[in-house]
Amino acid sequence: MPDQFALPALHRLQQPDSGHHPLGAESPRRPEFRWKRTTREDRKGESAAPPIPGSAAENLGSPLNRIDLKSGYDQNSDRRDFIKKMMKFGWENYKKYAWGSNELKPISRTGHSASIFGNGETGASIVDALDTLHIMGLMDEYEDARQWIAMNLDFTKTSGDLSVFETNIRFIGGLLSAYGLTNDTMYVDKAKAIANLLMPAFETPTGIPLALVNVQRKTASNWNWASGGASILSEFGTLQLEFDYLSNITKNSIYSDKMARIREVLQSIQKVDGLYPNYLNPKTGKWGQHHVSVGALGDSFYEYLLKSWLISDHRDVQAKQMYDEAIDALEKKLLFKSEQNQLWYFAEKKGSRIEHKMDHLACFVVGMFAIQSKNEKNPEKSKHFLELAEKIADTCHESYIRTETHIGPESFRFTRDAEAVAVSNREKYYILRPEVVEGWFYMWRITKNQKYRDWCWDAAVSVEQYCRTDGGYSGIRNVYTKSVSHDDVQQSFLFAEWLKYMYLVFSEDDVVPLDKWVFNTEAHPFPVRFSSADASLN
Ligand code: DMJ
Repeated sequence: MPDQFALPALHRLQQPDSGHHPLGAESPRRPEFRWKRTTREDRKGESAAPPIPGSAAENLGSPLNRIDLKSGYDQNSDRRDFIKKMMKFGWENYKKYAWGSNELKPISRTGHSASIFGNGETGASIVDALDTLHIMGLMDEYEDARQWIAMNLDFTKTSGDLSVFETNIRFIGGLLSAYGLTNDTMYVDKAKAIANLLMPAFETPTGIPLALVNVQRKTASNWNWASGGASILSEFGTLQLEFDYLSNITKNSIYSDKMARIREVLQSIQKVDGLYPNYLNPKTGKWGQHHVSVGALGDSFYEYLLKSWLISDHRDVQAKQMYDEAIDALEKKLLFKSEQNQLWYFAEKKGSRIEHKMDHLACFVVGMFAIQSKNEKNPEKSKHFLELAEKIADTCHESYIRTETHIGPESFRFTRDAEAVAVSNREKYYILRPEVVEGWFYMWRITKNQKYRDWCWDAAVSVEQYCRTDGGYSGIRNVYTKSVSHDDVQQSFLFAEWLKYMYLVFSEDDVVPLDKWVFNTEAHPFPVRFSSADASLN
């Protein structure tokens, strides 16, 4: 690697402060929680959102052009209302053409399902959209979703192999979040039924779960492409929030016990130079291939360590210590500045080789570092992580504005000739991923710098312009050309994540306040345990 890629001494961290509350200690009283559950009754007297001047989207017709959207939407409330209209547009098309299917094919105008969902009509878009509909106050749509779930959501009929990770973050996460917002126990029953079907995955010598479950056969297996039968770090490391919350609500420790075993293995295993490789063999408890990444295969493992600490109201100090150590190693070994403009980025490591590439997925670290900064009591450490969040937010922004569409690619690289751009055609697509706007949402909440709202709006304008089709929103195959080719999939995480973060960035801070709620990796908010959040929703 050229010398220029060597990491200039970025700030070293101080030791974590000791301001955590010990387990069992009483947490300080939190300020009054202002955001209230919205019901259909509440909304009766509410005036309709002001009509958007010249808005063709009013009747869900054709997309607005860039000039209309750029000039007529200076007010946040107008921007927020526009996002709500985008939600309605995606939702109504899903309802019309694909109701009950996992996802919508907006060009073909029919249902779609990916292999991660097994074979079944399990309404992933409905469950993923549920809390977003509720938060946006789209109560008729919310009631339709609730009704479908109550009557139809049933995984016992699913054949083929279900992804444990995806089923957890989208379905169990979506249902538990809906419970957190409404106290409707139907959602808990549904979540529990699904979690119980996933149990065969945990029957391994180490307790590290397998990736896939066949519900009909009650068997589990790993992806056949994963290093010698290994389980994936980001998959088995992204169960804790949901499983702990489920145990908490059902007063049954079976789910959290599984998490304790995973934690034990990860805590005690020797790391590789302080780093966690993405592959771990569930039979032997040994690492597989030494691939390290904060993008695909690693990402939300780090997120859930931090969020386990946050959701426990800072009591899960073991998770925070594991997080601190893991991030310290990542900063030392994989944080670089680009040669051209000193853009900060996290590279990947494959064995001893550094790959100077960042995935769109990896931009989630912006939100993670921002919320970490907000929760650190040590001012130096807080400042350090805010700076890291700002720098990477800027890099992810560069990956967006260096394209023709102002939408960022799936992966972008840093070489002598390339800076924050995709190099191969295979990396130029965009599938409605949320990580970049997720990061800017957190940055807005934490810094109040208007640029983050403006960056979000620019991305919204682009998605409206290039991803909207007559039958819903679609991914695009190449973000570097304005003559877009659509991939014909409206991903369920458009509803769960992209539209939710976009709505929230243009809302007041007391709509899902960050000191009361922790978002799972699919943007489903769970109440901070032991806080007054649950009570305040009543
Ligand atoms: C989502 O399902 C989740 O955010 C997950 O953690 C990563 N990938 C997608 C969206 O890109």
